[in-house]
Amino acid sequence: MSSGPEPSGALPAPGLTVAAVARRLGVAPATLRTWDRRYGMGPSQHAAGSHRRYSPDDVARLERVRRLMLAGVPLAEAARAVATSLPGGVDPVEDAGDVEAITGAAPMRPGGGGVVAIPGGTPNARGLARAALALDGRGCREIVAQTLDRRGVVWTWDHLLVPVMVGVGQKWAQSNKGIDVEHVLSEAIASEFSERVSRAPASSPASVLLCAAPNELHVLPLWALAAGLAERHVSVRMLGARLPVDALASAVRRVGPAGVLIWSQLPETGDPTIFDALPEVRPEPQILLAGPGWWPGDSGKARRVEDLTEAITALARAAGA
Ligand code: B12
Repeated sequence: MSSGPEPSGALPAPGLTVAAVARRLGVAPATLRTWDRRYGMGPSQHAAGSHRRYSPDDVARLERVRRLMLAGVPLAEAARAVATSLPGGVDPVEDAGDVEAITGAAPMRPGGGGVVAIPGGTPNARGLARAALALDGRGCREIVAQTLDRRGVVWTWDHLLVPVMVGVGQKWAQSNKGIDVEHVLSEAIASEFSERVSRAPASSPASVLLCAAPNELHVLPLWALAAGLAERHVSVRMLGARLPVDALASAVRRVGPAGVLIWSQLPETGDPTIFDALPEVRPEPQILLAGPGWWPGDSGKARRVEDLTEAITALARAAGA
């Protein structure tokens, strides 16, 4: 079996070797051979004097099987579903609209080791946790993208991403393990949201600024918010993690935003009085504080918002969308 380097991306004639397909799918070559033996999902092409090669259709079928497995569908069921789908046409499994509907995956076990507990999590949430545990960023992104396409930003955030992130965070807190998992998951979520934000047409009369408090590295809720605002065509300027107060003050002066939302995840970054230093500008932007880090009590001119929907509604209104 040839295992020499082969370019990824376009399929070179006469098809891909088992090693190349394994790399593409992120599984071991031995796994592909087992799938071939058990479920007949092997290469269909023959090259003269050489080993069998996977055609583009073979690879597409395997990619569908892999996606379903990441979404929590057992291998045998995924293989059966893909084998009965129309070649190159509508896939009855994915066209059913909801991968969750055909899964009966067992709940993930709580505790340490290679599992993340997601009480009440959907099969999709368990698939996302599984992909994150396997450090499979591409798989994570595919699940996030498919759910966003079907359900939109708010549902995806509340029902898929928050439960999985809470589970991953608890695993870290209990075992001090899994920062790598947290990073892969965070990168996948941020990239998917960020790509959608940059693709969306923004047509609101005014724009809004989003940032994290000084020294605050947690920014995923800001990306969810940016994507939710992009769905409403609000023009968003994302200033990202750990923004110093003077940088925020300067941005407010230059942009004249209709609204500003500042995220604090940790109590160490949640002193609201630092924003007393924000400049007076006219018209005055609406300042919103969000996240569990903000200290209780008076937050001066700023208003607190409690969830994603409330934040989207307040900022979209401020921006005139
Ligand atoms: C991803 C993640 C990271 C990533 C962040 C990557 C990124 N690009 O954002 C990285 C790896 C960088 C990271 C680093 C750290 N992290 Co961290 N992290 C997380 C994780 C898994 C998700 C964070 C998140 O996005 N939460 C958002 C949602 C999921 O949670 P929530 O805010 O509690 O949601 C509630 C409300 O805020 C509201 N809400 C939810 N979404 C939205 C959206 C909007 C717009 C609004 C208005 C409201 C709202 O509804 C929710 C339900 O009540 C959490 C686990 C968790 N439970 O949050 C840990 C967690 C926040 N991290 C934690 C810690 C301790 C750290 C570190 C200090 C670890 C370390 N030793 O290095 C560092 C600190 C970095 C810093 N200085 O900021 C702890 C915080 C404990 C605490 N309360 O003090 C947590 C809770 C993990 C844990 N279980 O212990 N982290």
